[in-house]
Amino acid sequence: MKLTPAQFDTYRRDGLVFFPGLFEPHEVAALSAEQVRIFATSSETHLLAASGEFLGTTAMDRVSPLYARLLCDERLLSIAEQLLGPRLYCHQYKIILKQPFGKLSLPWHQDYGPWQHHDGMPEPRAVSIGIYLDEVTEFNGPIVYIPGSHRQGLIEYEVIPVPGTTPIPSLPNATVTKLAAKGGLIAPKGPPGSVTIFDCCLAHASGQNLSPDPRHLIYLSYNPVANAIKKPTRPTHFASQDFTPLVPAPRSALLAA
Ligand SMILES: O=C(O)CCC(=O)C(=O)O
Repeated sequence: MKLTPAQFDTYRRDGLVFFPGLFEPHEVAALSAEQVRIFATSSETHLLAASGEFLGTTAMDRVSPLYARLLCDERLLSIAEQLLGPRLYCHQYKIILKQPFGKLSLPWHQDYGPWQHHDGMPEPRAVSIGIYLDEVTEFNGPIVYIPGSHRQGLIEYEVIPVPGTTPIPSLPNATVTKLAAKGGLIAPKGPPGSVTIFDCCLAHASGQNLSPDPRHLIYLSYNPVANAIKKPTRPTHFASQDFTPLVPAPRSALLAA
């Protein structure tokens, strides 16, 4: 799968492209069932708040052949290759759980902030991808983006603690105010299986899930092998040190095994 010329222009201009319902219901059902299985095991790769709230898990490709295959799915990897060129590996792979009425919220940040700050990624050349396993609505903590903010490159940040994960280099309110005055705010919404592909310098945040419905999200990033991280300070489940390039596989391979 490739971006059309119009989608390519949108990505360059806004920093993101949204695909409502890109993954089919039976694929989402398989990924959701596997997610439940992964969370039922105890692992140091899970993300837990001090309150006991389950916030997510990381490096699912190590424990799940299905999630390993998802990283190679041509709907994701071929588009990333179109944007970044060939020879990509996955820098970070996680599932973020927003439970009904859960407390998790993520401050304004650019994904490249932590990757440069904690992992020593040389250049902001990666893409981030979110795959919603549930319908994403205005009520259940959607990710909110500032279109066009990626064109600023890495913006000055302040590092703030976030429960259950490593501290996040975050954008001060004054910075967000200026960026939003220029680009506005958008929060793509859609059915389960919807996908957002976005630039690693695009400013984004998300609030708490106020609704009775979950909002579970698979979140992954592709980075060129030539831009592999140089100064890792975090465990490898937060920042992979396996720089083997991934090979795109047809979508039919996802559930074939
Ligand atoms: O799940 C979310 O709402 C946002 C996740 C995010 O921005 C991140 O993990 O960097």
